Amino acid sequence: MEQNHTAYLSLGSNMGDREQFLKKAVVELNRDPEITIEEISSIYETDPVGYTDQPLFLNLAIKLKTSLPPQSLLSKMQEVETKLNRKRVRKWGPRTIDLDILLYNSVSIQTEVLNIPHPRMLERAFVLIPLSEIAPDDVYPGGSVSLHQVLCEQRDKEGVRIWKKIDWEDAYVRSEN
Ligand code: PH2
Ligand code: MG
Ligand code: MG
Repeated sequence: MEQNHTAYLSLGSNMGDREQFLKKAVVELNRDPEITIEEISSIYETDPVGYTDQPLFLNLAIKLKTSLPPQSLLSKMQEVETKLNRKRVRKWGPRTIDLDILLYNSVSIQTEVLNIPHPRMLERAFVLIPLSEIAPDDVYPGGSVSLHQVLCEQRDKEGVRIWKKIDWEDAYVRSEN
């Protein structure tokens, strides 16, 4: 099937070998014949937001093409989370891996299981900074300003530090396919 949908995802890890969990999640997603990873941001180290008494996160954003509808993409993401040992202990608590859909085409969906655009993405520097690196000119659904513009206007950019820029193509995605 044609992969004619575009989605942006946020990935986060703050348990164990964080970088390894991020890499494995990217590889697992890309291994699905209905998903092709197109862009990957740098990795950022970020202060925990919400529940703050937990280890620092590594966060990144990816852009992918897919033939999967949003609900099936989400199921695939949950499958990857489970495979990478994600345990749902406490809301917003430490996790080996967290995969969230930020944007899917320019759709707006609010159901019990699915919220797109991600409801808190515009307030979270750990989401916006990686995202605007790979989607600077994309526009938030319903809005008229680019994500880059949203980021410029956001006051709180603290607690997000560039950690590593990786050559994903060579190092992981290709070699494991
Ligand atoms: N995820 C959360 C809660 N808090 N903080 C940072 N820095 N990074 C995250 O990915 C994150 C968080 C819930 O998913
Ligand atoms: Mg999350
Ligand atoms: Mg999540």
